[in-house]
Amino acid sequence: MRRLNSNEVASELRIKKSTLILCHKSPDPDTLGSAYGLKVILEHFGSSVKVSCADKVTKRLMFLTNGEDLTYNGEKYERIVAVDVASPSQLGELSFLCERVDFTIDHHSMCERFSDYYEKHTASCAEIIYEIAEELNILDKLPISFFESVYAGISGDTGCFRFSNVNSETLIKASKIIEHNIDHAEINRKIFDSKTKSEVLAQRLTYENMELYEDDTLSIICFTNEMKAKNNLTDLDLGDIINHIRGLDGVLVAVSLKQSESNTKKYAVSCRANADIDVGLVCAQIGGGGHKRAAGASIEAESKEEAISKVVNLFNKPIKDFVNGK
Ligand SMILES: [Mn+2]
Repeated sequence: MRRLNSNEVASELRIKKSTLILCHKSPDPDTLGSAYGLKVILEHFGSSVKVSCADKVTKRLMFLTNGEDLTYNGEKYERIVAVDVASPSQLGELSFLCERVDFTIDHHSMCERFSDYYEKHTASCAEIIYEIAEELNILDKLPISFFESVYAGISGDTGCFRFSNVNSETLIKASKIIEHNIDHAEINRKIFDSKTKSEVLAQRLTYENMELYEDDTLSIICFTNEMKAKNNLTDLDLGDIINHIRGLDGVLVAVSLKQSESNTKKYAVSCRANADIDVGLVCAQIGGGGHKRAAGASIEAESKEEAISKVVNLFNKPIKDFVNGK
């Protein structure tokens, strides 16, 4: 596995090849915006491109994929590129393709590399895609969809430019992107202010069922398969639940747990920190990863109660250390 420089990536992308772009599972605006931005770049140089993801795209984000079906169809491609993918497991059911990935473009500081890679620790992966187009000197030749895609990625991973990962470079790029007359307000409305009925129901259930630990500094919501079935919800409807439980005043760490449908002893863990507590490090200790303030992993547990108590045990010390100023 080799680190690529921007020159090498740029010259590779100029070469016309049929290309498969892989997104991470549970696709978010950054992985989709990066993939569709990269697709525009590759198409500019004559490549044919298919974007694939192990999971379905939530309705709210379909504007980013033009409603395309992202199922991998088993076809052969001359080149495979992964975007915003931090580890093979992040490819979900497409992880069997990880050894065939030619290179990965990613911004995660904690990752498990599986191919040649081009990495920068920007706030979003979409920023790297924008920089590549800049390096290729083709920004003036690209259609508006390129700018919409990369803007959505940047806005998505920065919580609409509110998170601590935003720096002046992020804003300078966003500013240059907006100059291309995209409807940024509409993109943000679709990402942040538009919910399906099922997502609103999931939000209500989240508030009703959230639990607080560690003197109300650790908020946890656990969705079991039973809860999902009873309310007719799928994992697609649960994408935003973590943001509801992190908003409670005094919460330092928020954790959502989702029981797996294929393996009921497995729970997907998603974490957010409201303070300087490295949840990425905590997740890495149990085989996951991500960023300092946003990370994920999976745990095994016999019951919902056991899953929650495992999470409490994981975060107990980092939270106490932070509170005690260590
Ligand atoms: Mn990302």
